[in-house]
Amino acid sequence: MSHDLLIKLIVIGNTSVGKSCLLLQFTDKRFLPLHNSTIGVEFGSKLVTVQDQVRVKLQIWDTAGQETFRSITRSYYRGAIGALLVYDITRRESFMHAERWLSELRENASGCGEKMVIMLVGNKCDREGRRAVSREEGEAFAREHGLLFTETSAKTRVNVDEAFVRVAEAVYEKIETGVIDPADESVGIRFVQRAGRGGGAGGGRVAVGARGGGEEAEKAGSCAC
Ligand SMILES: Nc1nc2c(ncn2[C@@H]2O[C@H](COP(=O)(O)OP(=O)(O)OP(=O)(O)O)[C@@H](O)[C@H]2O)c(=O)[nH]1
Ligand SMILES: [Mg+2]
Repeated sequence: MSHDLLIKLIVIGNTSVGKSCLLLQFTDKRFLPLHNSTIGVEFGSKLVTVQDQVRVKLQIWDTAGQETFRSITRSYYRGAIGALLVYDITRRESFMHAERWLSELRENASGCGEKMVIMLVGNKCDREGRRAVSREEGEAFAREHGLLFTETSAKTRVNVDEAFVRVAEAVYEKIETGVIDPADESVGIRFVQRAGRGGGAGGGRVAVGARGGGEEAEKAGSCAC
């Protein structure tokens, strides 16, 4: 399925916070109750529509949270222009590590570090009775570090699509306002030229296609590396 823009996103955070489940819900609308630790990195993609008309293909790299894989996963940060930094609202230590994840992300995303759109995601919000991190704490951390913020449930699907789509929208806004230069090859963004229509961001290189009807699913499968 064709798209106007391709954006590379990365999902990071402690092991077992629900990164792979978030990706699976987003791409497949499924939930896995078991924890199958990601080995290295997995991949998924999906087409979304931003500003009602621009078709954005999200190329999403889901990294392993286990320390053992850190040297492998770091190499996938390069070029990522958007990130979901996930913690588990029922496990305080996963929130306490957010600062470390953030500096690792900014150091390893090469040229994109400061321009990146990062969303802090408090996952497992269906487990309200086991909550160990308040929503206010999450919001305050996000505000302090210039991040977007949401709470999600990969189990009930609450806010899952919104999390990925808001990151895509924010990246697109940064392109439109000139904060991100899509011609910069170190940035994980590619425009696709469409015949017949011009305009859009990126010096007229985004050709806007037919008006989208919201989200269009395109699952590209996943691979463990
Ligand atoms: N209740 C609830 N359980 C969840 C949610 N998201 C994930 N889980 C469970 O949490 C466990 C870990 O989920 P994963 O998605 O495999 O975690 P991960 O962050 O990818 O872990 P690593 O690959 O080891 O880094 C699994 O048992 C999931 O079923 C959620 O939103 N709510
Ligand atoms: Mg995983």
